[in-house]
Amino acid sequence: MRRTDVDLDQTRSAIERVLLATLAETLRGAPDCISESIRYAVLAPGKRVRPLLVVAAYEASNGAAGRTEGTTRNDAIYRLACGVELVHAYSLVHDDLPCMDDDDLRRGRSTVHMEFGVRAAIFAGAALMPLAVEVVGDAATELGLTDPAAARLVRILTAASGGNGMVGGQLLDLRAEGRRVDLGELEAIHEGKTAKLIEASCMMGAAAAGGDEETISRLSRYGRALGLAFQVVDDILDVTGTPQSMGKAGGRDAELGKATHPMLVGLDRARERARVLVDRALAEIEPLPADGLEQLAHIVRDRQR
Ligand code: GRG
Repeated sequence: MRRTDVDLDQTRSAIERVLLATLAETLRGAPDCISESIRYAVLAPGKRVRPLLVVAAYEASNGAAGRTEGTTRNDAIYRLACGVELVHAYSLVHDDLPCMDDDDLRRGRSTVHMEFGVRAAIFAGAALMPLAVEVVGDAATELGLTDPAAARLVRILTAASGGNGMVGGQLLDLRAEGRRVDLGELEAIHEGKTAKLIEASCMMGAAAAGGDEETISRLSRYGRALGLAFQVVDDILDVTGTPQSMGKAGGRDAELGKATHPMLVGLDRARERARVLVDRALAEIEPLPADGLEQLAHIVRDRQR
């Protein structure tokens, strides 16, 4: 079945529905301060790129086997996708903190620490990471995966999120503020803080579908290239976007003295770099029935927010 924008919108709606239900189920019993700030952070209007990638990678890896036109997917794959979105949500909450990038606006709203206070934002972020692991474990059970297959999903997610991934990338990013950085170092920062979680989203979808190792590796390379492109476009939008379109303050990278592609090579060459990376991602999925992944690559390249 060829995917359309309508199909993508339906998948996004299903992700929103399962996010809401998952938080209702899993936050029961958590202190109000934690559950309210988590709901506020997670349910804010994000683009949901990472969970959309999980679902699209699942389908590209035969995860839709047995799904015929007009039938609905099992919620289990959306649950898995939500697990990744919870990690992403945590990273945004902590990224916005005064000791990190110190931002007041995110997704068109006050950031979590502006709304609930710094302490609540730290608690919310800290609780979101284990919650994500819990949700991935539940999704694996619902998908009927074996214990080793479930453990592999958790490992892909935690490896991408930790010191060798997103957290490590964030540290490199902060350490690079205010000093000269070359393109190689910049790309290493982008790989850690942004690309690894995007890559993990693709690998998790493929692994959950029971995709073979060649397909998982292909989607890993697709995700890595797309993740790098995602951050280049993010840096471009920080220069060219408006607070209205972005839902957050623009020009922050320059204010914080961050190295970016537009700063190092100019806007035109940064745009060219994003195009090259997206083409590299697209070449990886050529042999697969991957209309959803193709559509998402175009969205990442052309996005305005
Ligand atoms: C607290 C020790 C410690 C570490 C925290 C904060 C952190 C680790 C990592 C930050 C990683 C980060 C925020 C990278 C930027 C990635 C990025 C471009 C985010 C924006 O993603 P979008 O555009 O956002 O998908 P929406 O709002 O649409 O979901």
